[in-house]
Amino acid sequence: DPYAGDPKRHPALKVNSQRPFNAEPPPELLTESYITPNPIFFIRNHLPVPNLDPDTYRLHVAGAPGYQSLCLSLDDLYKFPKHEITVTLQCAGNRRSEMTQIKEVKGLEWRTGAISTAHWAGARLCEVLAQAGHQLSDTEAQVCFEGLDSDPTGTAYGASIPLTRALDPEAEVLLAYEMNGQPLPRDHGFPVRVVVPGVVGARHVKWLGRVSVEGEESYSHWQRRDYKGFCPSVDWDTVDFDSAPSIQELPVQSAITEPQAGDTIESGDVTVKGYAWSGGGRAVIRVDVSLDGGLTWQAAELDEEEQRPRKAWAWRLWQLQAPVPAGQKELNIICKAVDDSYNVQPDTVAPIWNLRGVLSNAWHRVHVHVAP
Ligand code: MTE
Ligand code: MO
Repeated sequence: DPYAGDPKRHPALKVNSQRPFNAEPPPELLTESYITPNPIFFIRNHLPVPNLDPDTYRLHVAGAPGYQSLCLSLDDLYKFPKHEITVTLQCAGNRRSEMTQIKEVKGLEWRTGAISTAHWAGARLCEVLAQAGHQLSDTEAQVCFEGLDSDPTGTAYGASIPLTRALDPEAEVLLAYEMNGQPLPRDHGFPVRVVVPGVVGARHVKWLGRVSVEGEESYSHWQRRDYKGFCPSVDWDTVDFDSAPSIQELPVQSAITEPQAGDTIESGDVTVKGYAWSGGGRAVIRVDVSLDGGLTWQAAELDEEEQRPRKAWAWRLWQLQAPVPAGQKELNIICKAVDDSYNVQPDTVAPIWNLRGVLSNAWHRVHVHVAP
């Protein structure tokens, strides 16, 4: 069993698959704190978790033409200025289970928990690349990342991001070695992972072994044959992965974490809680909540955490306390977020359905009963 060496996990996690291990925190724990505690941070593994020795670990960074390649130990990485940022990481498949209700899709049945937030620390990728002689010469160039996790044939996890983002100090791409003040847990990429603020989880390569600058995107399956969006009519016979751009920045997203579908709430006041986030550093400026299936709306109260313009990498938690409309036996609660480009979420799932069930960001709807 190649998974026999996997680490122990927190019992509160809701497991979507054991081998490879995939799990999400239950909604009520997810929004209990702005920073997700490491033990309940969602886990998305495609392969067995490698067991890496920090003393012999080396990160290989291919040099630019005329420059030497770098072979960096952890101590070498610590010598770069330590940069710290709070970043929300979301899997492209978050909320896929809602797409499955429209029509079958291929993928893990994530509910609303394939998203979490941590305070990351590490070296800036732009400084490491600069030391290897890389400059912005070719605007088409890509930075390819390779993980040290691999399948039985030796194929490693891989992904890429544009060199323009990697070299932009404002994009704050990190080679992270700390998560919430601790060394990275094994499930989250120990000892080093990439953190690409505002970008889909799939590019945040864990157990990072190699970085190179190439003329094209990574040839990894997960860059070229996955993590792309398609028209709802495209099926597995007609899909053309080459013609669709890979997902990088994610669209605006929000979900209700309390109450949960099927709950019975007391009459009187109801407290609705959730999260909201947008990709590309776009700040969440408003979350609208409806208690009556979308007939009327109220703006939720957003948490106080600072969101820097164009660098709003982390989610906002929100809540709304409101009287339960008199005489109601049930409520259809909905939330939808707006980002600072005034992007909004689509109201229903069907028009954004796609065969891989990615980018599921329709209004989140929760049906609850009201106690008599
Ligand atoms: N990196 C490696 N090496 N192997 C992986 O399977 N999964 C990716 C990404 N990085 C993956 C990886 C995907 S799809 C996601 S959503 C995030 O890691 C999940 O990060 P987490 O497990 O720390 O939440
Ligand atoms: Mo993912």
